[in-house]
Amino acid sequence: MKKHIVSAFLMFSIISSVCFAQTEKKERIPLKHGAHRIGKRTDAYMQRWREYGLGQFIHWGVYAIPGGQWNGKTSGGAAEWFRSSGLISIQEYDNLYKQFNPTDFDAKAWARQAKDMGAKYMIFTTKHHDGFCMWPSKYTDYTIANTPYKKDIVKQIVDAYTAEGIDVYLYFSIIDWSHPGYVSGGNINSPAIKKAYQDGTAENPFKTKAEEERYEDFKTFTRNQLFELLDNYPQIKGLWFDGSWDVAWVRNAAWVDNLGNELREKHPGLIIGSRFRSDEYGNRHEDANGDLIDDYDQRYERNLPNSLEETKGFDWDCVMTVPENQWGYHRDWSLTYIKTPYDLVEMAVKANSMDGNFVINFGPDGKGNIRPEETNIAKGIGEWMAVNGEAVYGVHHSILEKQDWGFSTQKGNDIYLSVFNKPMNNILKVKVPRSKMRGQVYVIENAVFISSGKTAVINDGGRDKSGSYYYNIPIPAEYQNSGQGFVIKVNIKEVPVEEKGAYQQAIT
Ligand code: JFZ
Repeated sequence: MKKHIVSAFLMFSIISSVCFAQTEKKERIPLKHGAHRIGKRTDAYMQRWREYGLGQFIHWGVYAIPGGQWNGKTSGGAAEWFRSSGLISIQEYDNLYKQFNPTDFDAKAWARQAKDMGAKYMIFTTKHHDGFCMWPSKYTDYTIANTPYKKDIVKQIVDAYTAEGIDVYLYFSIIDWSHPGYVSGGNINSPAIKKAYQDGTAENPFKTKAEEERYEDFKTFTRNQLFELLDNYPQIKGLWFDGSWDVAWVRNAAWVDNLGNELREKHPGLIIGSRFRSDEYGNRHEDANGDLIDDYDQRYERNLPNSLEETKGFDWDCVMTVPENQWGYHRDWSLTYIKTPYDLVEMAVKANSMDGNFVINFGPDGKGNIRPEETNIAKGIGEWMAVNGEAVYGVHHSILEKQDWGFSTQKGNDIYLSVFNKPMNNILKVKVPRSKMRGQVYVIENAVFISSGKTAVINDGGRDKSGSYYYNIPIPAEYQNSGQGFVIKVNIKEVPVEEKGAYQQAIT
């Protein structure tokens, strides 16, 4: 009997130690408010999002009136943050709306321009940090309804873009400097603040009980406004949140998580990125287990990942300014380098080669005009996209490894080689990987320059020990000095290795 107990005990300890070793490997932190899904969303709404390729962002609000300048002084900071620039009094800023009268605003013209640029979706600022609402919200007086202009701008945008077939997403700032209940608890992105928050030693952002209660009013207000936006503009596809790094918001992770569920319930298919909420430990974008919070990764702000691996296989977008860091209208664009259509097209292709969407920001002026520089940019990009858009829309990363001449994207058996760094000898060397199927290799069947429609010559470029083949594609004269990136569409196929022959192993 005793023997039995001993052996049973032994068995138990062996089994449990094996199990423990297994669970230890991928021990997960139990989270109530982390990611609610592992891996990508698979529904049709998200599939559509994935295929956009290119989008437009518009930052527009009362900050467009000063445009980064006041009383002869120019702010080097972001124009949409002008209220905190120190160049204008808070009181003056908070009264700017009384002169907001963008009589030149023409939503249809903006939508047409975006369509000509090749944008498939757009994101519009309904409310930035200053709290001014571009729609007639019934929950505050600080809205477009109380300006000389009066008309609902969000509605005009949603209607005009939707009519052009461009999906609309609404930007909404969690930070609202105009609301008496809004409190900032600091930025959770700061390592010291995050550590204190996780240790429970963080300062309470609410100094008094009354402040804490007022923040409850702010939460109700925020929730009401979000439901109001979904009620007013049911055509929209998603919400683009900002300012959720604020510790006061982070402390409400459970409430925010529930709010997200409520919004999704109200609006089936709603797309929300990783900038809406954090997990209960204050982790943003990725939760404590490294899983993506909500539908796509929003951490790439004015910044592209360097490799597909870096994106961890998440859906993602990159939002990009034309100057260095100006989202709202700034009168003086001489302060930093201004990106060219070439720069932006290259970034757009790069983003798509790593499975991300690329979004270009516009900042219209206080009268409702898109500045001439942005009009030129839209035109330049549009011309390129009209010819080469196939390489950007509805594609994903290709089976080719990243190569020095540019980026590649793929759709079915078609691979788009987008060349932005032309080799000095005008011969493009393309490396095709080894097939994963035993006895099979990938070969390029045919290749076409998509802007001219001309067939490319494909010469043998040798092979290497790893089983990869190289192709040499001569670059025709018309592409040698065009000053533009160009695209070659190649068709790839798997064939038995006998058809290609094997690499001659060196005798060593
Ligand atoms: C925010 C806003 O403050 C800014 O005005 C603009 O609207 C932009 C799109 O979003 O700016 C950010 C947001 C996030 C980071 C930096 C600036 N970030 O995560 O590094």
